[in-house]
This record gives sequence, C-alpha cells and structure tokens, in this order.
Amino acid sequence: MTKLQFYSNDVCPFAYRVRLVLAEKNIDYEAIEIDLHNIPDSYYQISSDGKVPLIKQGDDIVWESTVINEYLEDAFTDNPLLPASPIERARARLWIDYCNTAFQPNYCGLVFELDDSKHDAIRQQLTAALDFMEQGLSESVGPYWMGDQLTLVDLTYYPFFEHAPVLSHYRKFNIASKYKAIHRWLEVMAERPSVKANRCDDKFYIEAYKPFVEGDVEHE
Ligand SMILES: N[C@@H](CCC(=O)N[C@@H](CS)C(=O)NCC(=O)O)C(=O)O
Repeated sequence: MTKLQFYSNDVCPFAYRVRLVLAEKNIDYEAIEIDLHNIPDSYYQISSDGKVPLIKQGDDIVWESTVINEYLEDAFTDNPLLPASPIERARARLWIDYCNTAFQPNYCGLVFELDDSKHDAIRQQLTAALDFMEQGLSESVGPYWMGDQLTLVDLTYYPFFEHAPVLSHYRKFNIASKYKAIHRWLEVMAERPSVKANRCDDKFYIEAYKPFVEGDVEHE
C-alpha cells in the first residue's frame, strides 16, 4: 500500500486535528508542509482551493479536517475514536458540528477580524459557545469530552485551545478560570502522548499569527 501523504501546515489548527488522529492511530505517513504564504502551484493540482489539511494515498484524496478524521476512523480501525453505540456516535458528531459552526467561527472571527468595532459582538458569541461547551463537559463523566474514551470530539476542539495564547495576546480574550470543566479537560489532554509529541509553545503561535492579526496578510 502506498504511504499516506499528509499535506499540512504547523500553524493550522485544522491540520493539527488530523495530525493528532494520525498519532493516536499510529498511522505511518509522510508529512508535506505547505507554505500558506506562498502556496506552490503544484499543490493546486491536488487541492482545488489550496487549503490544508489534505491527505492523499495513491489516487485517493480527502480534504476538510472533519471529513479526513472520519475517513481515518473508518479506514484505520485500530484505536477507535468514535463511541461504539449509534446514539453516542451521533452525540459525538453533534459536538464536532458545534465546534465547526459555533465555537471555531467565532474563535477565528475574533483572531482574524481587523475591525476592532466588531470584536465585542464576536466576544459575546464566543463566550456563549464556551458557556455551552462548559455545560456539556461538566455533564460528562470524563475525563474526556464523551466520557472515559478519547474521541474525535477531543481532537477536534483541542487545537484551538493550544492556539488560545494568540487570543489573549492579541485580543485580550482569556479562557476564563470559571470554565472549570474545560480547564480540567485541558489538563487531561496535555498529558496525551499525541499532544506531547506535537504541541508547540505559546511563543511559536504568537509569532506565527502576527502577520494575520496585524493585517499584513489577508485571511480568507
Ligand atoms: N474547513 C477546513 C478549513 C481549512 C483551512 O481554512 N485551512 C487554512 C489554514 S488553517 C488554509 O489552508 N488556508 C490557506 C488558504 O486559504 O489559502 C478544514 O476543516 O479543513
């Protein structure tokens, strides 16, 4: 079988979701770093929009982090990352959907919105999302989002929290200490070998986001 190729970027939280799943499932792969400031023409022959993450194995290509992770879950059945029962699987997918439609857009909105006058409204929506997530996590028996098993839900949300120093540094938005269940979960996630092997420090993210938050590079 040809080796799986993972087109990625170290600063991309969506690529980080996939990197964590690859690590948790011990999947052998070749990582190809795409320079997002200068996307090579050759990459557009594989990816129609030039975005990462994307995986390629032979002629098979999959993109969109959530779809890639579901594909990896289906194709590599060791170390399952979805619950066994259909209803719990549905609940996991609802949390992933919430990340993609409520938490992440406001999170990224606050990071990349250059018009300060819009920040208060985004902050409120981001806070509402965090309130909802805190409520959900506090109802879990833990230590993970869906209970005692690590799932795609944990690996979908985690990258944004590792990147959160960017929010506090540039936008003065902190993940408040009142979010006790979220902070407890973050401590557990920090101990995962997949996270320990891949994490980057605060300084790395703060430097890497600088051109975007200061408007030197346009973010779509
Ligand atoms: N919804 C996509 C988002 C991917 C995405 O926005 N990737 C960014 C980097 S974090 C990218 O490749 N940007 C390059 C561009 O827009 O040209 C996913 O979940 O994979």
